[in-house]
Amino acid sequence: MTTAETTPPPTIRREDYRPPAFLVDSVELHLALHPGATRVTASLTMRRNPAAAPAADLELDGEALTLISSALDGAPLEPGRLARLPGGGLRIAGVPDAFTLRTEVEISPEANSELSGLYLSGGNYFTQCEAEGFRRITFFPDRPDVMARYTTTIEAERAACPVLLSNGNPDGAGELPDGRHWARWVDPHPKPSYLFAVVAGDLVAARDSFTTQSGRDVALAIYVRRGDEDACGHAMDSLKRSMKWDEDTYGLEYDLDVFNIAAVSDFNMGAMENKGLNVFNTKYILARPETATDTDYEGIETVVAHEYFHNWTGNRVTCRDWFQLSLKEGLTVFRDQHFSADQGSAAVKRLSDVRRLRAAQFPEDAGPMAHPVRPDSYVEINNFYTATVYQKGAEVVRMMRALIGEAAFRRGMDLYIQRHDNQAVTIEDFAQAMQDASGVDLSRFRRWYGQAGTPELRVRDAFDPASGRYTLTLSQSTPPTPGQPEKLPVPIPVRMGLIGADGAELPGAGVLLLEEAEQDFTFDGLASRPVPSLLRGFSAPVRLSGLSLEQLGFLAAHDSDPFVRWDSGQQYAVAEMLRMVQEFRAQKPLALPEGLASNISALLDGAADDPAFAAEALVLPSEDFVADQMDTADPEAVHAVRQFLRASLGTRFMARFAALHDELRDAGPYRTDGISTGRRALRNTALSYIGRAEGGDGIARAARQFETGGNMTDVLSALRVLADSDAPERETALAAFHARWRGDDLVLDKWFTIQAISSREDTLRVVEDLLQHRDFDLRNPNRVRALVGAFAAGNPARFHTASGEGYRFLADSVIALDAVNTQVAARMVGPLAQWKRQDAARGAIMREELRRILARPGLSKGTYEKVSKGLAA
Ligand code: B3K
Ligand code: ZN
Repeated sequence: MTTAETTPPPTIRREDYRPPAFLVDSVELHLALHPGATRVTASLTMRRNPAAAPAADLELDGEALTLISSALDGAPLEPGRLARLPGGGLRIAGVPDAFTLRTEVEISPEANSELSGLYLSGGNYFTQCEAEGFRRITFFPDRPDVMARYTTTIEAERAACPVLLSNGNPDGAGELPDGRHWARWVDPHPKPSYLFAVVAGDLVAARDSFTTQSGRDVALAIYVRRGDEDACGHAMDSLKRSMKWDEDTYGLEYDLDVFNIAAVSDFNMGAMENKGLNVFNTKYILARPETATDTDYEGIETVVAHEYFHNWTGNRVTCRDWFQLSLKEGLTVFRDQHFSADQGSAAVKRLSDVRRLRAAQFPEDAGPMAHPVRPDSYVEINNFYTATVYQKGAEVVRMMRALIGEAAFRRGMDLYIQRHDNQAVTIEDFAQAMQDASGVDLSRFRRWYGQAGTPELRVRDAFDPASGRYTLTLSQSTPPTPGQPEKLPVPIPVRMGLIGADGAELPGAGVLLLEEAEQDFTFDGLASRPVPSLLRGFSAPVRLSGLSLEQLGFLAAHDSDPFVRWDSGQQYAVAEMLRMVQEFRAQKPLALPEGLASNISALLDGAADDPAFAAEALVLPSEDFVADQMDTADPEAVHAVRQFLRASLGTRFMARFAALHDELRDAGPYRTDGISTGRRALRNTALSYIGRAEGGDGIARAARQFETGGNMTDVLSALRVLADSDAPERETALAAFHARWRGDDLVLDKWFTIQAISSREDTLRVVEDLLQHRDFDLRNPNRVRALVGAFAAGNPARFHTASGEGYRFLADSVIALDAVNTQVAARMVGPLAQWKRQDAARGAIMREELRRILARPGLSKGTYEKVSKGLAA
């Protein structure tokens, strides 16, 4: 995993793909679990791949494995025929055309802090194999285009590990001497090694069942630590709704007798779709009203659905190689977004998906790590589980559906699955299925997969009163990205409508397809100049410009499309905030823009009709989003302007915010339906404004809500207001929160985060102290993300402090982490690599910190890739 100081790690290129020289038909695995020395015996039934170039020797991947013994067709392999490969793999000289290879290796789960391969968490065993963790369990051609049938036998001490789980269906269990026992699992479906999983330990199950559309009974279980069984209800309910939705929407039915989920608190990401045995970060399973926020509940529903949907898009049809990652991830995000939209308010779901895309993917696409949805090269594949592959990938699928229509899209999905079931395929195969099912030529559209960067869509318009003709001129360009200086136009579906001066919708609504660099679209028979409503529902992942402040204000007030209404309000606010940033820099006094105030006033007027929408629309664009629109960011100025606006809007509308805060109090038991969460969101948005207002009772309200709040959403919103303040209530509340929740990891993460994102000037000091806190643990990824990640990526004003201390803090953290968990370390580099966005002085310190990381001997290849690409930009 680590690279020598002098030789940079190799780059893997898509164009170098070659089919595997050997295939594996079946795998018999035996794992004898011991914390420090687990024995893994693998019998692989292998044969030459007729579709590959002949190879004399067999090469298997391996990493951190101690080889104990090996045999070919039952005969022990002499040492002369074996060689270890540089990364830890194995070469076996001169193998026949078909054979059985048996290897026995030893691994140490307790020494595994990477959390890739087999590891221990809280005394229980878990695996994580995607992308390349299986090679840390046994020697294997660890690549997704080698699909095999697995039989797995696990043995362990019964007292410590009463539960023994793997992929597929259970196939026997029994006792062994010395208090040990065993269980066997058979997975009838061929799968790539990255979907392998084992879970063993002292876990308890929350159980339920689901009957599929064809009448098959599936036993459902969620395995958690003792005491957490009562916190699985929302996850289980989400699972059953997902299973039903996939049948109703795509006719896709579950294909095993059991569906197991195991939750673990030490996990590198959100969850993992292992066949029949999903492994989840506890964050995306456990929820009780008093410990989980509305956002947590939403996250659980989304992630449970996402992993379940992978059973078809990812598992039954998988990726040929890791460059095709978006084949499964983009498509599955598209599916989980669609599912969540169907569960509640589709409009509000769309706003939050777009907000997330713009917050994470747009900056990535404009930064040093910019890459196409289908990347051309990588050093460390784990660095490519990105917002581009996931979120932009989902947008590309969404556009494809808009272009060919819903019915053809469904036919395309049917065809894709029918053609490629049990195969490892490419993004090209997916696009081809959609093209064949629809008859629509998608050749140009495929550019979206190969071209990085966010297209800029500009609009101009002209109206000829004499003829009544209105002309919209749309043009596009995509800025250069690393390795791609020239860009081609991409087909951009622009869903639109025209609005008359009275606010009424005019004829002419539809989808314009902009395929060239510039095109005119004309509309006849208009009595007066309309206002164009463009990119309805955010029909393409592009940056739109060219509308005037006046047009934006008009659309925010009148458009029938909720996305355009919300976005126009946000763009209006951005335009005003950018103007104010210039004033702030010129040391002019700031004033509340009346247009912005009247937009907010109108939102407050209509708030009762749709609280969830109002809550989204009342929140000012984030500091990062505003800074992202500037040639050179100015975190201090942006922060000052945003805080000024929050305070002056809070002061101006204090009475109305206070009324909302009083009226929207939850009555009755906690519920997570869209209406209830919308009301809580609006109420807490109001509280946050009151918290900044001058002469307001925000602190008193927050303190009261903190003490009496019946759910974590309200308690945490109140704590957030207090944590941002200098009031004495701050310390009392933080201490009380810690005392109450110190035994609950997930709630304690919130305690770390709320301090890390505080706007107070001493936040960096506080964060540095928290790094030494007895509850901080560098080995727990959730805790690291809660403190270090939240500070660096969620507190621009304090991270970018002019002294550069924020940068030094992050670099120190990356260096410390790289020795513990390289995947988590590499993920933390991102904010430092965005130095080009900052002024010269900050940029210089950021680069210096990147160089300091790069100079560390033995840096992992993942961190090396992120840092070196960051420096090269
Ligand atoms: N497929 C996993 C992600 C694996 C990440 C490996 N570094 C979860 C998901 O996208 O569903
Ligand atoms: Zn996924």
